Parts: sequence; C-alpha cells; structure tokens
Amino acid sequence: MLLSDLQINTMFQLPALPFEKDALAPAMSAETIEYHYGKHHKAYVDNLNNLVPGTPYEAKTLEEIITTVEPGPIFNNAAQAWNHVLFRNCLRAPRENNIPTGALLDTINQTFGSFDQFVELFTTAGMKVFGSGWVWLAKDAEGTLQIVATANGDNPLTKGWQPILGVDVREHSYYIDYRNARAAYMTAILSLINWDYVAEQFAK
Ligand code: MN3
Repeated sequence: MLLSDLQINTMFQLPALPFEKDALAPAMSAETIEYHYGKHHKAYVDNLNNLVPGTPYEAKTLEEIITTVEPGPIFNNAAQAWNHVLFRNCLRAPRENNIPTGALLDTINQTFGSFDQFVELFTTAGMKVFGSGWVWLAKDAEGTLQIVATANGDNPLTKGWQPILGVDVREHSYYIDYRNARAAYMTAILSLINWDYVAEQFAK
C-alpha cells in the first residue's frame, strides 16, 4: 500500500476511550460522552485529516503542529484534537474526596496554599472563561505549576508550558447533564479527575 493511501485515512486518529461510555455517570453521562467524544472530538480529527494533506504538517505530530503552525483552521483542529485526548485521559469514575497524593499534592499545597485553595482558583478560572475554552493546570517553563485559562482551542503548549490537566468548559461538555450550570459541572468534574494520570504527567 502506498504511504499516501495510508495517510488519507490514518494520519490522525481518534484514540479509543480510556473508560466505558457510562463509567463517569452520573457526574458525566454516557450521552455526553457519545456527543462530546463521538461527534465533537471526532470532528476535530476528521477536519484535520481533510486540512493537513498537501501541507508541511503531514508528517508532524499534533504537538509539533500546535507549536509551529500559524493561527487558523489547522491550529484550531490540531489543538482541539490534542486537548480532548488529555481531557479524556484526566477523567475516571467519580469518587468522593477526590484528591491527589504524593509529590503532586505536596507541590499543589506549596504552590497554591492548600488543595482547597487550588480547587477554588481552578474553579474560578473555569467560570471566568467567556464562551468556549479550557482551564488548565500546567507546568511553566521553570517547572512551576500554574492555573491558566484559554479561549477556544488555545493551549499552553504554545508558550512552552506543559499542560498536566485540562478541563473543557465549552457548553457541549456539560449542557446535556447540567444545562447552562457551569458551576455544577465544575464541581462534578473535580470528582472525576484521574489524579494518578495527572501525577504521571507532572512527573515527566
Ligand atoms: Mn469539547
């Protein structure tokens, strides 16, 4: 088979879900997963596979595209394809008192004062996003943890920061389960965070 044949359909792929569709219920329903992952996330990947062939970005990874392409449709779809993979990987079945442990918890406590203070700052940052966007926990260029919000598909990778947790605050992430109540969604999300996965990203 020609490489060009392979590239047409398999250049960028939608990774399999890291959990069953109903695994996050009731905090995030199977229906939300079906739409958010099966339609919205898939569309970013499909768009990218339509936009990239014939450009200098054919052989690039998503990270390489995000950090080098100029603003525009390829950036938007590459960033959203990447962002949604991180988001999925950062989720697991809901638990009470869902907090990180070990070095990540120590660093969060040192950086933000306490885990409760982190939750307040992270939630506030997510609530302040006007319209579509993301709230992140990221390591800056010095390795310091930062809470940062971005609009639309923008991603801290573009300023040399490494996101270790990303939460989509666009309405399509919560409208089915919470209608317009983003605050209720933010509370639910904090019960779903897979802190083991976030700690792995933190340790890299
Ligand atoms: Mn989304």
